[in-house]
Amino acid sequence: MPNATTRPKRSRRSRRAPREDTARNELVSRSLESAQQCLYSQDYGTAFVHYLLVLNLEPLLKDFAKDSFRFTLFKWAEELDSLGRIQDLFDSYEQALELFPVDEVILNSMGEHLFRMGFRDEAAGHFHKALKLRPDYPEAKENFYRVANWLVERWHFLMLNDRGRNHKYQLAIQKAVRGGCSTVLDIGTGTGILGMCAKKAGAAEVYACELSKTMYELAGEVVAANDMEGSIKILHMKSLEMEIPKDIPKRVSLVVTETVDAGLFGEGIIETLIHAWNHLLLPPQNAQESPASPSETGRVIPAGATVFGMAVECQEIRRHHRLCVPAVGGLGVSAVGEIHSPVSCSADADDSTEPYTTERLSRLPGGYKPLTSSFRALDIDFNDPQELESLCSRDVSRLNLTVTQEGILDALAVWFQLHLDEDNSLSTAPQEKTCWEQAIYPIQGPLDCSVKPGDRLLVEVSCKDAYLRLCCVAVVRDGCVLRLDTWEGGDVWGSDSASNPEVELCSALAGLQTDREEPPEAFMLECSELALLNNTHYHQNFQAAMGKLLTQLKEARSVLPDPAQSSEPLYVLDVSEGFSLISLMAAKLGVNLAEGSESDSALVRAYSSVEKLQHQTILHLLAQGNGVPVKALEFWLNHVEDDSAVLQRPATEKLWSAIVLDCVETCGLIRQKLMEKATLARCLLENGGRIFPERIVIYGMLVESDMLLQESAVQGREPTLGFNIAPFINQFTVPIHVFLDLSTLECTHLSEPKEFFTLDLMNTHNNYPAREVMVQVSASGRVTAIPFWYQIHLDEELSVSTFSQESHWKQAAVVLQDPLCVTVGDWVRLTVQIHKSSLSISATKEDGPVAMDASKGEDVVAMDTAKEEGAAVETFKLEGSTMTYTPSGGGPVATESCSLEGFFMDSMSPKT
Ligand code: 44T
Repeated sequence: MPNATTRPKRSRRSRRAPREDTARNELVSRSLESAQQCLYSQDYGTAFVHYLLVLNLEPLLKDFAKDSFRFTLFKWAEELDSLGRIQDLFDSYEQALELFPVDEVILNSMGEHLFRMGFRDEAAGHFHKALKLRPDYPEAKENFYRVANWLVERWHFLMLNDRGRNHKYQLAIQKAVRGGCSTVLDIGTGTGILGMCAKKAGAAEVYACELSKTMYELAGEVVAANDMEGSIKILHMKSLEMEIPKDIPKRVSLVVTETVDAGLFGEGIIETLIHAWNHLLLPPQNAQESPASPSETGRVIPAGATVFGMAVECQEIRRHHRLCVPAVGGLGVSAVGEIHSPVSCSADADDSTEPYTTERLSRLPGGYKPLTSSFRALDIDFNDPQELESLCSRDVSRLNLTVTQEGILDALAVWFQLHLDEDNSLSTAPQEKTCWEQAIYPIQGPLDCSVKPGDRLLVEVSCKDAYLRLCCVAVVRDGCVLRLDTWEGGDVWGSDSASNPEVELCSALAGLQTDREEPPEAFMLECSELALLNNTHYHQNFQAAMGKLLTQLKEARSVLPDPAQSSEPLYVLDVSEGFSLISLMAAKLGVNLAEGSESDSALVRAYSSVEKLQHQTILHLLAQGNGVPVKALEFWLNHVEDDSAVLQRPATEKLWSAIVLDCVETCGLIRQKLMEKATLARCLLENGGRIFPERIVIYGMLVESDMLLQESAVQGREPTLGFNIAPFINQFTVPIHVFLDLSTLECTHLSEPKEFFTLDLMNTHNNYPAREVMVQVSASGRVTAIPFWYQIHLDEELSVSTFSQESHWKQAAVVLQDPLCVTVGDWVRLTVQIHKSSLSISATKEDGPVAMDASKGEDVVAMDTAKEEGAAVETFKLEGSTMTYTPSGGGPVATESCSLEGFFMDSMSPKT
């Protein structure tokens, strides 16, 4: 480190020799010129270096060059990103932030890169800073809300609002501490509530550990706000890494934890407790010996758990986990064989599968039907280290359940009772009024399995890779065995001559020991992709709309005088995210349309954007099985970097007959960058071509829902036992709730559904002016939320709704920070704004009578105060040429060059 006194001081500038100044000025101006030149020729890396030099040498130019500097940085970062030069990318941002430390646009953009690279905590920090600098900065707001969902999962709110659960934990902790457990470790402390209970109960020493950085920091704030800063030591680490005496001075007499998920073991409680017994807890109370003092022995709250299960029929589960339709959108699906979801407990399940998913059974649309009585699957004592150790090496246990109701065997549902101590327990059963979800083990297999009363189910219970696994391996009926863990083709019921139930069962079990037949390859699709495939209404409508368009275009071609032109194929591009059948449906329509015509070339050339090899294979198999020639279907992404002539795509890129956009995410939000993509798509269309959909209408309504409030924010101090937690965790409250099942949400409707907004994709703006919508109240209550959904119009006649029984989409809702008390007949004024692709709604009560323009018969008005930001695109001049860019850092707007690559622009989805 150089001696400070020898370093040049601030007055350096004034003391500098004039020659030095001239040389410096020259360097600055030459570098600036080079920077601009490089920027113009799109050499962003060199431009960036020149700008760095200029602005470091001459900070006075910062204001002048800020916009071009940012633009250069973003372009350079894009390039580095695509080259995988991640370190260089972040170094560039660091350098930029040294020059502009309080530039919210740079901070936000760096946050986006961090998020995509998986650094969510760091990303959140950047969005948070950007928002602090400019609280109304929409991009940073949207980004922060997105990460908030990742950082602080929504169940934290539910658990903290569950006063019953908190109180039971408090009672159990109080009893243990007062009974002599004086040193306590809270594993997975979250906001610190259980640790604070222990301290309040009088524990001498309290330690807490938390894995998540965000939660750890939050716990620190909470504990300080409750005047326990010096008395609870919080560690940011996984309990498995804790050592004595490095992290805590000696073994503790009580571990409290709620590191359990809906499937009990999914948060790693078994491993956590084995480690705690080996390294962090005093020895357990020994049943054989006379009771030792609680301060000399260790114990755990919860003391143990009992796991229960039940077989269910449930259509909602079925349509998300297996293919249920024989044909979709004009395509028979039998050619692909079995397709199932990534949730599987079968013997051949690998790393890409999860053994269970979670659902709140009571909230599933369409409900569920129990097929057996509930059964006890497992008992576990958390205070018995040996039992914990032996759990995973234990043999698989087999249960024999009797079917009590006729139905389709769709899943095993699992819940548990958590025994906090002898007196207090919590239950996660479906009929219980708790926030808990149940673990769902779907039945996989090529066929629906119908069962009837008297049938028996063989269920295997095991604990592998720290997960509890339940698998229904066979159904036994009248001496016949149907094995569900193997592929048996047509004749599914194996015969067994025994009539005695005991013999029958033994032979069924013996049958299970034999070698399993290798099943043919089964394909895997995400749950939402399967639900989409099962959505026949959606595909029928798409088929009809696409059919209409292709027929029109074919007719238009047939009258062209030039035979070369009239035999030119129709090009269809599907840029859906994830798996989609639409391109293949278009190709199949092309085959149907070409029938009877003399030309043997395919009428439609369809391009699919599916990326995964498995997805491409499924489409290939379906094409084969449905008589679609190979050349009619191409995979666009296989050719993006392929300059050779292999790709027979439209020569000018302007000849697409149809482009299919994927508009709504499964969670119920409009996809990011939809407007940009629609703009791009329109300029790639041939005359008479169209984009699907052409229009999206947003609908919504006023509701009162306590449940949504509970899931959104901690409701004061009462539920959290008087501890002051709400203001801290509520910083992570987000205004929009996603993945809602509106049809089963516990709520009171306070208005009729109402049209909120139309997004015209044939005429897009980046930013629409805000609209005011007047909604009349139809029932008195408190407006706590405004759920919304979409009608997706494919053309003038055909549309699909995101709020229907068959939909693979969920709904979303704006949750109001301050509920609005209303009475029947009141009018509520909603201000609905779409910025980029994100929706925001604010509501106020209209006091006086509402004047309506009867002549228009409309109660929707565009606000004239709102300025159309989208149109106000800044430009800057560079050596006579004009570049167009958005000042917000959103990347350049496609004006002159419309290339297909634009469809694959990054949105803020994490890279996998
Ligand atoms: N979800 C419940 C699971 N942790 C609860 O980082 C219930 C889900 C749920 N920290 C709907 C409703 C509900 N060492 O912050 C987390 C986690 C942390 C650890 C240190 C460890 N070994 C661990 C393990 C986990 O513990 C906290 C709680 S995990 C509880 C999960 C209302 N859907």
